[in-house]
Amino acid sequence: MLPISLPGADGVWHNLHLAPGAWAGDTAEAPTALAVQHGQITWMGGAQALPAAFAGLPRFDGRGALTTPGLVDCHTHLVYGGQRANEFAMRLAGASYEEVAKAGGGIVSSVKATRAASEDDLYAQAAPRLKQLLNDGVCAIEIKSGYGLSLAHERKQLRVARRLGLDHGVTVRTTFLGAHALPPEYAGRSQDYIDLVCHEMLPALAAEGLVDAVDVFCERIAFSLAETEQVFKAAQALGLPVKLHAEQLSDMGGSALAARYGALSCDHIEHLSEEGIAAMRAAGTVAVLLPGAYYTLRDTHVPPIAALRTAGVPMAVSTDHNPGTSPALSLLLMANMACTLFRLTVQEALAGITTHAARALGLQDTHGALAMGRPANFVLWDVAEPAELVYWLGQQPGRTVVRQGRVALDTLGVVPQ
Ligand code: DI6
Ligand code: FE
Repeated sequence: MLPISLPGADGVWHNLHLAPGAWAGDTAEAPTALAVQHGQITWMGGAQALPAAFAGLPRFDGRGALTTPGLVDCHTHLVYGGQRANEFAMRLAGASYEEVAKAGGGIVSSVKATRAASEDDLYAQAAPRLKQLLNDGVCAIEIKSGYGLSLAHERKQLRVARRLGLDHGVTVRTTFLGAHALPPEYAGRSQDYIDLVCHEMLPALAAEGLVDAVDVFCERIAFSLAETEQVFKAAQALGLPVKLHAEQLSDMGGSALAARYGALSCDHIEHLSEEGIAAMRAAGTVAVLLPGAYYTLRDTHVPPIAALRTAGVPMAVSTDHNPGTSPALSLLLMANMACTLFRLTVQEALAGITTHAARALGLQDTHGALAMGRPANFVLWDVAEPAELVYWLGQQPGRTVVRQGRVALDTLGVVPQ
């Protein structure tokens, strides 16, 4: 699926019903039309006010379709070898996530399969997953490493992530998660592995242009607060932004540490404390909610949504797609689950998969909301109202997806064949 083979979206898109919060800027009245030229939004407004300069462009009639910015999936582990349905069955039989991990399953079993796969194998396994997310309306996605856990294998994962973005015409932000788990060959030598991450892997991969951000799994079963800080220092020295898998299974104080390093986001945060919230608020760090992992692990500790809301910490929602704890491939389903399981409002859930998700990737100036001068990423939906977008479970409403200025999917039939 080469983007160049898709029809261009250049023209005037009119008769649109922009969802609340879908556009950036202070116009109180929702624009109903926008112009796309050379893949960029070059004008937005009421169709009556279309400047003469755009009058000659092709016209696409949205027929009143609800229109949102392209969706942003801001936390995924999309590139890995194999799958772990066996562990799903083990957990059903009563084993906890920690017990599965201690029994040699968990992240390390995906590490084995990832190391055994060639770059092309990994690409072939990840591409259908990416397509599934793209069909859901995703126009920007974060992809983490973390199943290679050595320089060569982490490089392989990150290279696949970059290739996926180029081949599918989608914005991919890569995150280096070398500190995801202790590789078996470093058993009992955690500090040696962190040294490798900080002094060899990260600098080499950053120099190759493969790293947009740096993440750590800060948890009892993964890396300590002190180890996390070493990785953050190494990232900071290279001028790379940080994020954190924080307070998923316990309150480690990771969020406050991440906030001190100006983290883009703290993710999971089921056990986030008041102090963590205050630190994130002060640093402008986004709270990324991952209801897919919460659901799969049959967690019962809900993230402190009301306190985050009161503090004004922006909340994003993501799939956390990974083979162990969240084999989820629909961002709209995650928005539904964020509402049902975490009690987000519809408006919060939609902001969570657009505006705030873009901020969690440092993409707030280009993605997550429609505005002049931004790349054309938007979706027209065959739904009657915004709530319908997050209401269905597993239904795919009709949609027309414009991604990077190309018509990537058009089940509404807006673009004449
Ligand atoms: N937290 C998670 O939920 C995933 N990674 C992480 O740091 C789990 C990844 C896996 O089980 O493969
Ligand atoms: Fe994750």
